[in-house]
Amino acid sequence: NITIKINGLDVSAPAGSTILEAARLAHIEIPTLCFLKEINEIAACRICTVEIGGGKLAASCVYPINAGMEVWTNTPKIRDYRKKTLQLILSNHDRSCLSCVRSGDCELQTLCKELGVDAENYYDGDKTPSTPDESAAHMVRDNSKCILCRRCSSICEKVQGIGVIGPNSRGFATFIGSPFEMGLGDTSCVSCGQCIAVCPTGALYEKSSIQEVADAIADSEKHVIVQTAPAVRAALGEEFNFPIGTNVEGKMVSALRRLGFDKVFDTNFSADLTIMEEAHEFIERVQHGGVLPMITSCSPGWIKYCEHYFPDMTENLSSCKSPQQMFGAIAKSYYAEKMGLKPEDIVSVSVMPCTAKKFEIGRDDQDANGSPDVDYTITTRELARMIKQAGLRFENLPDESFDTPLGLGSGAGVIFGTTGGVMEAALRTAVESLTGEELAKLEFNDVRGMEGIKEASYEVGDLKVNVAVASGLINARDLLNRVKSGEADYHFIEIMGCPGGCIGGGGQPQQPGYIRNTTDIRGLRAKVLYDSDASNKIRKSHENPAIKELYSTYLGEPGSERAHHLLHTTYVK
Ligand code: HC1
Repeated sequence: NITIKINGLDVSAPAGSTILEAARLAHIEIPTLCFLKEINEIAACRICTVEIGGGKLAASCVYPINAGMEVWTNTPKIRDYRKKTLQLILSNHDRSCLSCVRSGDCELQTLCKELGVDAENYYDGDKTPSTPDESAAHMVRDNSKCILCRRCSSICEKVQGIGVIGPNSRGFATFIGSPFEMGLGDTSCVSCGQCIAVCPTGALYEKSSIQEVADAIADSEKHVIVQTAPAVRAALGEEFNFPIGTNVEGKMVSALRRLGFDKVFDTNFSADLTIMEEAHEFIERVQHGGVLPMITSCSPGWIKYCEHYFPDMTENLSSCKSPQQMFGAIAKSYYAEKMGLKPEDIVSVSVMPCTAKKFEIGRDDQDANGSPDVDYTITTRELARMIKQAGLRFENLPDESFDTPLGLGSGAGVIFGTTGGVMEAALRTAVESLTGEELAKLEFNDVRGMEGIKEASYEVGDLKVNVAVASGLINARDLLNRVKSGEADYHFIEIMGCPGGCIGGGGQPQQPGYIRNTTDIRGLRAKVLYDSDASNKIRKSHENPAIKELYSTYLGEPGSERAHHLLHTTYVK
């Protein structure tokens, strides 16, 4: 360790630490704006500037400590420097904060408030010209709110391995954009929304469907149903100041009912349905020489990535639609029949932790009943906005339960929302189906946890099944390259586009850099889902009574003709 002085206190920190890290060890927090640990360590914004010996200034996020160093983090000179930096950023920023989608949780706004910087223009002059880019199905990029922190381009390149946005031009003309100034929708962006999740301001946001959903609810001719993804319940509470890792399923159901949805259902139900179809498909492939490894297909960002970047592996993808889409197809067929409704009378809405779902609902072959399986999808953040707009006091709502029959999900269904969960759920069903014996232990711990790539082998009857799990697309790329080179040999692979799986989805509540850098957000959210699984009386998809009834009265067997028509899809190369 090295000892330095920070604000007159002796602080000991490992050699190689930055000033920011050393200060944090002593509970001295230095404000940051662009800094994201291991993702964006480039000192672009200069907000974390501190004074070091001799009145020199240094960006604490990148400046390493050395023995005997003296640091001051909060002198009048430093505060003045930070204020001026903020004023300069604001001089080239659209300051229409009142109506900004991020008002209230904008990291720039928070710093201005903390440092007493108002919206007055101190450095009046030109603004870098910009026009919002609305070309993508899932999001808007508004450079008039961009502060050039590069968090978005860093996560796109370093975590997702894609790199479809980055700085264009030079000097004052610098702006974040795509190569050749193409619209984002014309690039090979996979719609994961990780850039939105890390944007500190309102420069990046999802294309909202709040108005369309509200209009459908107001239309008395329509039967409006909603499904909520597994991971939404694990994060929605953060929008209402619940601690990260709080399960708000009951309040979420209650809020959706009060927003006026006719029925409130659970994507966990169709996650179970996915397992029935996917486990069947896997067994078929194993027993009849089908293409292996089979790769899961529920994450639409991953599907788009595979189609763009590994087109020769689309045959490895399971033909199963995602649970979101399976839900929609069943809602407009089986459920419609049960309710005496026509498919076109139903408006099918989903709440997802994901922005790529906005792209997925418009894909070809996702309209099994002559109208889209899912009409509108909103993110966890959009649902929070709807709840706030309606004036509901979320924290005071009672806990309520999902409607039946499409609201019943197993513990296997709920863990879909975290990396490894789809694999574990599939194994619970596939192993029992292949061996004909009940599993003594349902937890497959080797595929749990937040590592980017996980591997395991299981003896299933006479068969040794090799599996792998990857989340975050750079990990997917590495894994697939190993498969292609013959270095790795798996039967079954789960891939989720976002790091940590859906709990870390691009549509989840945004946490400021400070929290992202110091808290295991994904681990806490994942624990919600594992706890929910552990406390569920039904923990295997094939034991879900609503799924059993669906097969016995409507679909027949997994893989039946009707199941294929409703629940399976194809891919483009
Ligand atoms: Fe997901 Fe899925 S788990 S893709 O991460 O398979 O979005 O939560 O709903 O469809 O079930 C997302 C989550 C979600 C689907 C399921």
